[in-house]
Order: sequence, then C-alpha cells, then structure tokens
Amino acid sequence: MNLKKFFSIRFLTVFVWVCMLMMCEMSLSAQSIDSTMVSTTTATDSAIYKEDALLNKSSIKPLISTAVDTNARFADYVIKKPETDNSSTYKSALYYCMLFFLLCVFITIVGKVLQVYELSREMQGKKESFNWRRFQGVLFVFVLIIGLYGVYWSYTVHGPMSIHESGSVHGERIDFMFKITLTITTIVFILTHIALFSFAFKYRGIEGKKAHFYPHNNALEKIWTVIPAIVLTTLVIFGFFTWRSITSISEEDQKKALSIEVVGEQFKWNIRYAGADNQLGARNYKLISASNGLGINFKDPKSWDDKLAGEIVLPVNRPIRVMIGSKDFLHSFYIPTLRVQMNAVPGMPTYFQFTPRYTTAEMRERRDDPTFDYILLCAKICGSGHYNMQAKVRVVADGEYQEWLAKQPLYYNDDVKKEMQVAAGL
Ligand SMILES: [Cu+2]
Repeated sequence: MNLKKFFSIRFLTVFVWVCMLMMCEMSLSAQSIDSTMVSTTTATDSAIYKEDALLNKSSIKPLISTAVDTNARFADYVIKKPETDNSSTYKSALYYCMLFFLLCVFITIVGKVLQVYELSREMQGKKESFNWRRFQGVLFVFVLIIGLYGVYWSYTVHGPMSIHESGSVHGERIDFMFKITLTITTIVFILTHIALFSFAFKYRGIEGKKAHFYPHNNALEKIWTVIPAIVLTTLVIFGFFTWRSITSISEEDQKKALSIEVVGEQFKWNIRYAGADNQLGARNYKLISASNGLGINFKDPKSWDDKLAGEIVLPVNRPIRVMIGSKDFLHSFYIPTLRVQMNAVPGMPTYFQFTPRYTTAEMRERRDDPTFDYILLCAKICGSGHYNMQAKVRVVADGEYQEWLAKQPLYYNDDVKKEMQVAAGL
C-alpha cells in the first residue's frame, strides 16, 4: 500500500474522530464507575454509621442532659455523611496516549496549512513570510541560556541540601573524590553544551550561504579521544585507590575495631554486639528458631557474651567493624552521613570498617540543626515494607556507650538455654 495514501488527510480525519469518540467514551464510563463507587460507599457508610450509632447510643447517653438533646445529637450523627471527593476522574494510559496522538495530529495539520500557505506565496513570486531558520537558531540560544541558568539554580539550591560534612574519618576522602569528579564533569558539561547550542545557532540556514563540507580530521579525532580517555582513567584510578584505602585494613587494625553484626531481614535490622571478648559467635541459618532468630551457634563460647540490641549506638573516635548479613533478601546497609554503604547478601557475609568522628550532639551543633540524627537506611528496594528499614544511629562518647552496652540483654538467655537442654534430651 502507498504510505502517502495511507496517511492521507482523509485517514487522519477518521483517526481523529475515532480517538475523540473513544476518549469521550472512556471519560463517561470512568465517571459512571466513580459515581457507582461513591454511591455504594455512601450507602455502606450510612448503614455502618447507623449501626454504630445504635450501638453507641447507650454510651453517648450519659454525656447528654436531656432527651431532646439526645435525639438531636443522634439525628446529627446518623445524617452526617462522609465527605467524598468525586472530582477526580480515572483516566487510563490509553487516554493519555490518544491525547498525545491528537496533539501530534494537530501540530501536523497546522504545519501542513503553513506549508500550503508558503507554497502559494512562492507560486505568486512572493518572499518567505517568516524566517523559520532564524527563529529556530534563536530558539537554540534561548534554550542554552535557560538550561545554563537551570544548572546554576540546581547547584546553588539543591547543592547545599545534598552535600553535608561527613561524620566519619574516611568520608573526607570520599567527599574529596566526589568534589573533584563533580568539578571536572560540570566544566565538561557546560563547555560542550555551549559549543553544541552555539554551533546550532551559528550554522543555522541562511539564504545564499553554503555549508563547507568537512568530512574528516585526524588531529581532531585524536584530541577528543585522548583527552576524555586520560580524564576518565585518572578518575577511575583515583576512585580505585580511595576505595582501597577505605576497605584494605590490616588484620591488626581489624582486631582493634569494635565488632558489631547487622543482619537484614524483611523488614528490619537485627543488631548483635560482641561482648567483652570483642568476638562474635558463629552463626548458621539451620539453627534459626523462635528463640534464636539469627541462628547463633551457642556451642561456640564466643557467642555466650554476645548482646542483643534494639538500636545502633556507636562510640565516637573508635574504629567500628560492622559485619553485614541478610536472612532473606538483598538489602543494603547505608548510613549516608557516615559515608557507609555495603550490600547485605544472603549467604555472603560482607563488612565495613569506619570511625565516626563526631557524636550526634556535636553534629547537631556543627550543622546548627537540633533535629539532626544519623540515619541507617536500606538502600535496596527489598519489598513493600522497605521504608520500615530506617533506624536511628546514635554516636555518643565512650563512657555513655559503655553504660548503654551494660544494660543490653544477652542473646544466650534462659529461653535459649532451656531450648538447648530440650534439644539435647536433658
Ligand atoms: Cu531492605
């Protein structure tokens, strides 16, 4: 079939009519669904309210002094209907697709009409009525100015919202790397966009001007291949060494750090502190039971002093080693202000070692925000209750931390001991 014939004006007219009829039909049926839902809800609610009112009548009574008052209030109670919002009308994705098609068809028709007008002027030997090439060239400059202002606005308004001082020692290195990367990419972004839009304006169609054919230039190819390669390689190597300096910790330093275990599950974090020995007892998922949610192996003496905690409390200026695990799904241990993030993967223990350098109280002062708190989040969308995995992290002075830890209960409690005795047949 000839495509030109297929997309003829007759076809477009029929298409527009079909679209409009379908949209009207959808709007009407959606409104009738809405009104049916509203009337059903109202009827059901009224019935429930009447029932409630009858049940509550006796309880309302003592509050009311006269029988007349009682009847009046009771009547108010029954008559009162819930407020329903029937202003919104459900519209499907198809409705918006059709709206988009209609807009396209409208623009096409306007374009065609203008084309016919210009052709008729040309046939009459008249000049072009409107210089579209110049108009589009100027539009490029306009979009460039608006875009650059948008970049400036975003950096000055959103920048202070997103980049705050790091609360951990290694965070300084991450922030430095982030700032260097952001500076380089911003300069490149601005320069390339100025070049792109200015060239579009400079080389807009001008009557009588012929474009110079310039197919290839080896020197240019080398410049725009080698320079980005050097910049990107430098950034990647810089990032690699920063990451290594954070994650490569000697065994000696690992032992000095305070051991904490955080195990994610849908939708909470289980927190275990190693006791006085600073060593966490072994864990096995096969040992998970009602009283041993983490599956800790209590035959391992290291587990006997492990402590169960309902929150994360960290001593300031002391290295912390968090062993990270998951019981069910992929989660991610993420404390943005401490620049800590590591995935929690079932069957694959991970860890992160860091040193908090400001207590929560100090950070509140530094940021001049009395409501500030370090927050632990799950950085993987792990299910419908994902948002529940937000928890407060308290960074306190060492004395306060020791006091708090002493109050935390042991995992190896009487229930577990009984369960083990039963299992051993004692
Ligand atoms: Cu999660």
